[in-house]
Amino acid sequence: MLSSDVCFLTVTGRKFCGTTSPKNFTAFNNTVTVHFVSSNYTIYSEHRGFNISWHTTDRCSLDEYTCWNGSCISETKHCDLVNDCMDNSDEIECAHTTMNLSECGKPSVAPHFTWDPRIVGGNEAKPGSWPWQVALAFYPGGTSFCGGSIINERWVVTAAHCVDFLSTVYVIAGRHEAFGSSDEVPIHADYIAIHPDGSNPFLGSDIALLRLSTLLTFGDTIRPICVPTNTSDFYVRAGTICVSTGWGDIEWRGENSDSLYQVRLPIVENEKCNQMYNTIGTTVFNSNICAGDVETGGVGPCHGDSGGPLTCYIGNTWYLMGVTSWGYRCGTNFPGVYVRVPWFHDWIQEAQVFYEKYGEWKNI
Ligand SMILES: [Ca+2]
Repeated sequence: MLSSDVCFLTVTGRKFCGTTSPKNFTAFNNTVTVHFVSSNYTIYSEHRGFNISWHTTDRCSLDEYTCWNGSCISETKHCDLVNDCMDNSDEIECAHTTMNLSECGKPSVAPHFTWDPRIVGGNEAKPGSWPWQVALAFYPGGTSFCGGSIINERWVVTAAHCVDFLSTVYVIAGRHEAFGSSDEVPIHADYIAIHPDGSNPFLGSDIALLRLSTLLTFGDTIRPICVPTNTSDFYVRAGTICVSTGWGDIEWRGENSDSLYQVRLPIVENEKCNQMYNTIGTTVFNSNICAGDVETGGVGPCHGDSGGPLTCYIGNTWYLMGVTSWGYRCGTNFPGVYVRVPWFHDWIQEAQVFYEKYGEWKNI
């Protein structure tokens, strides 16, 4: 998932990885244990040894909740279903119980972020906290080559470039470990609907639907995400923190992660994103949405995360705002480029209706 170097530093049991300064963190008492692991390169090279410096800042008082942006709110406002932090963080890490298991965007397990609230970063997801995330594999139990998102009992959204030219694919729901979870549910996809303009991922319509040959049964680890409509209700402004998830590489040309990873990423304005990518000869379209840390980089989707979700928390519900499409290497300060799902809301609905009516997708 994340592009970062090997883990160098563990502080009070939390791993801090990468080539940039470790993220800030909140200690739960007044003791911090730092465990530093160096490679031979560090020991024997001219860069021998290491320097460490830090400073502490006051945290919110004990009866307050610390928002991701560092501001403090009363603990009584934490998980009260009202967004009190500017970044909605007081409600994001709350479990949402719902009697209706097919209600979209409501995981029964609250997501949990171990990095400091104020800085984007990534970590292993809490099992079951992203229950719409599926793996795509060539056979049941196979390793994931792309991600996808459950939108209802029958259909999964993914990237066109993940499934273009494929004749068979399995959707694996309820998976957490990259190499398979005991309670996962593999289902063969009996139909692949590629967006009519989806054959070239760099043209902004890199989206596809997979039809499941048997209906999913929703439960604690398998649930749908909401598909936003293309209206102002689902406009996310630049700087909004959304979450990207996947089993992809944890560094560029590195290894896949061994479990589902999550990373918080701010939305980047399309204009800025396009300007950056124009410098390397690529274009970002209005049908794309970008997210990433343009200041320091080091976070974002990587190979194997394609097709997976960029989810945004709006009104106490998670929405599928993006489908992971492409980027420049991984974890550079170039944002990740996603397909802007609201833009394709109508196509997603029509493709399902047409399949059920005519047995296959027809251009309309
Ligand atoms: Ca609240």
